[in-house]
Amino acid sequence: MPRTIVLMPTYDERDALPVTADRLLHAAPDVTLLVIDDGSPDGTGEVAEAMAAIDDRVRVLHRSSKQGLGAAYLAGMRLALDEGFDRIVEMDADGSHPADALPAMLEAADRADLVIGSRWVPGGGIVDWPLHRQLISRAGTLYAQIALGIDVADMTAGYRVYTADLLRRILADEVTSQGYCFQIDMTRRAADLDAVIVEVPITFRERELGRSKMSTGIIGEALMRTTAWGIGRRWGQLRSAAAQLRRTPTLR
Ligand SMILES: Nc1nc2c(ncn2[C@@H]2O[C@H](COP(=O)(O)OP(=O)(O)O)[C@@H](O)[C@H]2O)c(=O)[nH]1
Ligand SMILES: [Mg+2]
Repeated sequence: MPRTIVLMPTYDERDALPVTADRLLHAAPDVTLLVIDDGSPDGTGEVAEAMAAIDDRVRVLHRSSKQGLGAAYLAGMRLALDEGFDRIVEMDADGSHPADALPAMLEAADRADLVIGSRWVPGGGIVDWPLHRQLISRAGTLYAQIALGIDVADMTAGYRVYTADLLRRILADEVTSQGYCFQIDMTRRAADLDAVIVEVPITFRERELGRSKMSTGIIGEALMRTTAWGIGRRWGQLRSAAAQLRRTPTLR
C-alpha cells in the first residue's frame, strides 16, 4: 500500500485544526498528518504538539515566522520526499476541504500524477462562501487557464494529491511562489512535465472557525506572476513552432 502523508499548513488555526485533523484521521486512518505551523501567535503549534503526543500519526513541523503558504508547503514536501512517502497530500486546516473525499482522491492517484480536488468540475461546488470570494476564485482560475493555456478547471485549488515521482521532478527546479499562486505555479510545472492531471469533484465549505489569511497582496502576486508565466509560455510555444517551421524542408 502506498504511504501517504497529509501536509497541513497552519497559521492561527487553534480552534479549527483539531476538528479538521479529527475528520481527516477518521476518513483516512492510515495517513500520517504533518502540521506545518509558522509560529502561530495563537498557540496552534502547541495544540498540534498536544495532538501528536496522543496520536502517533500526527507530527509537527515548526517554522519560526509567517513565511507564506508556498514556503510552508515546500518545507513539508521536502520532508515528505526525504522520508520516502509515496503520496503527498495538501489540505487546509480550516475544514474547507472535505476529508471524506480523500479516499476517492487517493484512488484516483493510482492512475494520475496529480489529483486536484476541484470545485469547478461537474459535481463539485462551494457552500457558504461569500460572493466576493467566489468571484475572486472563479476569475483567478479562469484567468490562469486562459493566460497559461492549461486545461485545468480549478487551478488555484489547495486540496491535492501528488505522487512522489512527480513532486520530485517538480522540485528539481527552484519554486519561489509564496502565496496562493503557489498552486497555480505547481499546476503549471506539472503540465510542463506532461503530468497526468485528474480533477475529482469536491464541495468546498467556508470555514466556521478562525479567519482567512487571504489578502490583496496575495492576489496581486498571483496576478503578476501568472501574467509573466503566460507570456513566457506563449513565447516558448512560438519559438518552438518557428524552429519546427525552419526544420521542415520546403517543397519546390
Ligand atoms: N504555515 C502557514 N500556513 C498558512 C499561511 N497562510 C495561510 N496558511 C494556512 O493555509 C490554509 C489556507 O489559508 P486560509 O486563510 O484558509 O485561506 P482561504 O481559504 O483562501 O481563505 C490554512 O490552513 C491556513 O492556516 C502561512 O503563511 N504559513
Ligand atoms: Mg480557508
